[in-house]
Amino acid sequence: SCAPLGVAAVVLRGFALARVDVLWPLLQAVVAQAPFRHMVTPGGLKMSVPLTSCGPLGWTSSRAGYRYQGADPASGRPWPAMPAAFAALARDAAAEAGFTGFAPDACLINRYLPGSRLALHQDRNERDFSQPIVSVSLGVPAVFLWGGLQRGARARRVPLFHGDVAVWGGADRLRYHGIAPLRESVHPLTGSERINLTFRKAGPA
Ligand code: MD3
Ligand code: FE
Repeated sequence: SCAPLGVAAVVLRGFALARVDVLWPLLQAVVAQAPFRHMVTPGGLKMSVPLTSCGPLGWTSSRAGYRYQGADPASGRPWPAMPAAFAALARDAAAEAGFTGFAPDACLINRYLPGSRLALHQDRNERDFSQPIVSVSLGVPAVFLWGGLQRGARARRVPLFHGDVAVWGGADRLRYHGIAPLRESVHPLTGSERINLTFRKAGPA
């Protein structure tokens, strides 16, 4: 099914399910090369969600600001390559939502444990807001907070389950969004964790 959230945002329920057996070992290989780590915000707070990246560009945060960069600051080496099956899933989901030709150059990987949360924010470190963001949820369910174009707007609560893929673009690309504190539960693939992959076109065309 395909639940519209806004004029250009949809949740494709279970879109990734048939591909999880392929994605999961590829993900393990990525995180073996570039382990999850807690980053620090420009304001000096430790983020509660550890993250890593694969692809030509990776998202980073430090006292110096938020940015995409070609090297993993923990190792000084390029981020792991984006597996072809990752890019194909993102491209296929984007096309299903009406964004043909999506070619992500960054895949940000977030790991949530019970109690982890992501405060309302906008994703605006990418160069080209005409390109959508595609997100893939794995493991225990989370409540996605779907806000407005201004921080103070009331947020809708949208559950995201294992295998769901969401596509956010167009007029909805700069909406505030976040994840409510993760509830304690168990999933056969991930245990108590939720993993989220977000695919972006971060750099210049
Ligand atoms: C809506 N991650 O990494 S993915 C993030 O589940 C992030 O880990 C959340 O927000 C997570 O920045 C939510 C869904 C998402 C990603 C980007 C968006 C929703 C978005 C950009 C615009 C609007
Ligand atoms: Fe975000």
